[in-house]
Amino acid sequence: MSRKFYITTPIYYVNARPHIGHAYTTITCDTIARRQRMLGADTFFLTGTDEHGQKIERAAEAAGKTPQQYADEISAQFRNLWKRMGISNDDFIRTTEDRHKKRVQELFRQIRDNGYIYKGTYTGQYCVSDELYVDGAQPGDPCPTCGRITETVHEENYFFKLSAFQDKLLELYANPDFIRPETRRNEVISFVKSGLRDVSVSRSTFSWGIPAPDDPQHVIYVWFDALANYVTAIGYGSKHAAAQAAFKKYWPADVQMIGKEIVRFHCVYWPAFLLAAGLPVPKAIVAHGWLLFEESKMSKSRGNIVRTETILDVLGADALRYFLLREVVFGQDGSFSFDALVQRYNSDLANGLGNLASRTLTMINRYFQGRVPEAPQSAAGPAESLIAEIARKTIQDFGAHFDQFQFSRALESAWSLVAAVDKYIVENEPWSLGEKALGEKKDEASRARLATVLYTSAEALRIATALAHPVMPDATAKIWTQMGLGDIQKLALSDLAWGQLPPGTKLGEVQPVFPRADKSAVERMQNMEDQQRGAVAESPASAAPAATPAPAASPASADGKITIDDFAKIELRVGVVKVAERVPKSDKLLRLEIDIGTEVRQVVAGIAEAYAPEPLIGRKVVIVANLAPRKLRGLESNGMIVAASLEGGKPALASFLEDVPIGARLK
Ligand code: ME8
Repeated sequence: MSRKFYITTPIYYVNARPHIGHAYTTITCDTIARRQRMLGADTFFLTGTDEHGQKIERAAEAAGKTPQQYADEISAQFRNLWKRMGISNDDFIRTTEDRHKKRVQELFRQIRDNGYIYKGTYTGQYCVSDELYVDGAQPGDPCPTCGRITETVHEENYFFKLSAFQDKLLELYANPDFIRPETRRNEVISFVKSGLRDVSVSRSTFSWGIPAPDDPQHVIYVWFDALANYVTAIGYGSKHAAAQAAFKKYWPADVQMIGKEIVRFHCVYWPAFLLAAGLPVPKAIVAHGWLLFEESKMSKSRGNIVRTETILDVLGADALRYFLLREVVFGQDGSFSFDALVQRYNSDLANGLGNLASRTLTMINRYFQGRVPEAPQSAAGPAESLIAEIARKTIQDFGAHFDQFQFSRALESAWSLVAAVDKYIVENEPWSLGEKALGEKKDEASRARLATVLYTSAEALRIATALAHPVMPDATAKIWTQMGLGDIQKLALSDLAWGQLPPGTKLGEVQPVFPRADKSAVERMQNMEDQQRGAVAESPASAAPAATPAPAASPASADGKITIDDFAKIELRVGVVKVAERVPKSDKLLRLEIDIGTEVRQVVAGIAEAYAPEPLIGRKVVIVANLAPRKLRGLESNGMIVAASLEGGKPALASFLEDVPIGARLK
């Protein structure tokens, strides 16, 4: 029976559409899953969406939809994107599915029956954006994770006896493979050593969640619900024999991949829940760093996201996959830029692997009628031994780095083989050998050398292609077919060794795999993203700094009137000011960070002559939320505050007599 391998991504919130941060985790897991399959493991790769909780409920409300409608739409965006990218997940779990709901209740019941869940009352602060109970915070305090102002919660909750697991968790962490990398492990150890308090595992003041078993007044805390997906998806809690068998086979997970911001949930709560239920814990929880864009974490709430679709349209999925795994040192934060992406694409793919494939295969076509030549031993020398030696070492190094999650180093080693062969080709000038072999003299020695040089190059190409397959499944499958080797998925990676390329193999049709990207690629991608950001705002680009009336969203009719549909295009929302400060060297401008429920926006507003910054913090304001972003004094302004003023007079911010919820839309 083959070895099993179970790998998971976090399940992504459906409060906003996916960006390349989500793609990064999913691509990394997909690459690992593909390599495991090539190594012969019975692999199960799970991803999905996290659809319950207050955060989603509010995002849906802000969009004027029911939570289920909203979750259906965004979850489909994730699924469709993964499909378009050829992600090889074996299942996609949604927490609103019946199978999940029943099994989560089963897990909750099991832990309660084992004596680790009890009823109590929670009074304290809560961050809806992170769905996090913020211990020790006071009303008005910001969330330690995202900086948003926490909300006070006072409600009856079920509590989980986390405090009972301190020693058992520390025992788990003694295994250095359980939490990776080392820095995250150390953070978790010191957090747990500092003492654990029991945590709430239900909410009772809203309803968008899974009812607690035997007590439907409560919904199960969204993190309990979400973490459970890793076992519910493969059959935990099911009464069906096939599901039970799948759970028995695949659990515990071999790798649970996450971003570093959710380490505590995965390395403290999750194993404690499992221990409390009497279940085995995962073998490894692996946390990667963040993709940064414009110097901060790419995130839905900051709005500094890059959509995956843009890169797929211009360079294709393999380019993005290669770039993320090669450029980002796994575990650390890595900056994303279109410039760096195109540069890497051209240097490593178009000029590197792509060029090696096309020149080698074209010469085999030209000089050997499209059949891999036999390399006579007599014509081989130290240069060939060196390439064979480098290839052997590359196979070893690639695997060793890859197994340690050092994808960048693994790819570096494969590309050192590509570079060595490039150099070898330049030094051995097969084109000159070809001329001599085919010329009038039909020089036999040159022909033998030519066969050796081209065989050696093709064999090195085969090995680099095989190793890179899990990272770039499409492009490498094409090279494989062009080499006449058939279906690359049938390759058993554990048998990969130098010298296996059969002489006489008939090449397929040779075509460029990575056409060079010209300079305009960067601009095109940037424009596509800019357009997306401003897509909803059809207003003139003159996003005035505030205190000017909102411009009509489309040209007014002859009598200056607009229709209700025109008005509906302007998205006016209530937000609360979180940060306010003067813009240096400007008398008029303030830089504000405004929380509009689903995200925090930076808005640069021309109200500094009427308002001092500090008193604005905590004040509710109205903003035009779908205005195209604009730079003012080098700062991006993402929306406009609505204020009243007479020509030349001071602006007065629009406000309400009644209390209005953050994110509410004005219509
Ligand atoms: O946290 N760089 O969902 P989420 C790298 N539903 N990775 C990033 C990233 C970035 N800038 N932005 C997002 C949740 N990610 C919960 C998880 S699991 C039981 C519940 C990736 O939609 C990264 O994997 O906020 C991160 O952990 C995850 O998306 C967060 O996705």
